Amino acid sequence: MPETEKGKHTLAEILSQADVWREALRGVAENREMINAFFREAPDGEAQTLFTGCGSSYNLAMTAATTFNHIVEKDSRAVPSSEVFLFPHALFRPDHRYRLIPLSRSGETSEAVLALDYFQENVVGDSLALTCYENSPLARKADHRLVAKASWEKSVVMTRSFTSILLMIQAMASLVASDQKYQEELQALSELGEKVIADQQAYTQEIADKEKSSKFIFLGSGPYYGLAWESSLKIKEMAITDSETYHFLEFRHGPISIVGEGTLVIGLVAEASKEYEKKLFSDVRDKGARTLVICEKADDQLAREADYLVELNSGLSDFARSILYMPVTQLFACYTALARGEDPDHPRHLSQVVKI
Ligand code: F1P
Repeated sequence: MPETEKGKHTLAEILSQADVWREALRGVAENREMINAFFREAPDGEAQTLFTGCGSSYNLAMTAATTFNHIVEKDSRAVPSSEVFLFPHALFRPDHRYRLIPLSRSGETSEAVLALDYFQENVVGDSLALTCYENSPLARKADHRLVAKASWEKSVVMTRSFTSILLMIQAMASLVASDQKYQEELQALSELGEKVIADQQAYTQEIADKEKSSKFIFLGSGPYYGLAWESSLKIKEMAITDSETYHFLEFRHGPISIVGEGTLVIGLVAEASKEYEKKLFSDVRDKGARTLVICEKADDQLAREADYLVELNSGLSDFARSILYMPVTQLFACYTALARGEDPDHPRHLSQVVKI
């Protein structure tokens, strides 16, 4: 394959994501009555919300649950789809009501479909599937569905489908909480996303060229923890190399032992936690690591701790800004793959849909 053809589809999908976010927001607005009814409490009490998925879609579920808990103040959690049918008694109480929200780009992944089947047969509550394909088994079987049609992908790895489905979840949260300010923040994301991509494309390529042989460690707190996992997975899938993921402050509790020269620590910094997070960058640099800091805006101390610095300058809150970090880490993974001679469009041992 000619070098120029490698990663063609993946790159095109990363670069086009801010545009398809607009359709994702429209999809939520058009379904507002269904969404409000789905989250309305039954007279017999509060239902717990379970976000579920596999791979990238499970990473999405982690950020979705944290976002929902913060914005809507509802009792949500994230579980890998396999846990729903393999260990249901650890999740569901017989006297309780639940909402299941399966997330799946394809809507065909076996465990996601099995989780929905188990839920519909054994648990009291309704389901709402979020996917990119309206005729998929998940979309057809669930009680309700939201479809990010424009975010379909040719690539094996998820990029724009991930951010579009996350944006739909953020928009659902803003609707359910009647949070006008959050809704306005989400409306600004497409334009801001286009700017982040234009500003950071060349820089992420430059960092990838320099750091292609490094060991990668991704850190995130709160809603950024699921995103750190997703960023780390992009490196594994596209660049076929090891990467690790931790909560920022967990990293000192053992994992810091593996840091040394040749380590790149990539931190997805939140405003709410940055006072603690910036001290960690200082600790890992003392041990020889280099740092890529992705944040809203760096103060002097944070800027000093960054070997590479991406400032998003969005003006948005932590819970609205989150999807803007993803084009940066996706581009970095894609260019790392290309720098290592891999083809991001054809990851080793992987297919678009996993069926068991
Ligand atoms: C989930 C998933 C992807 C992964 C690969 C296999 O797919 O695990 O995260 O990159 O392509 O499938 P889906 O359930 O979201 O379609």
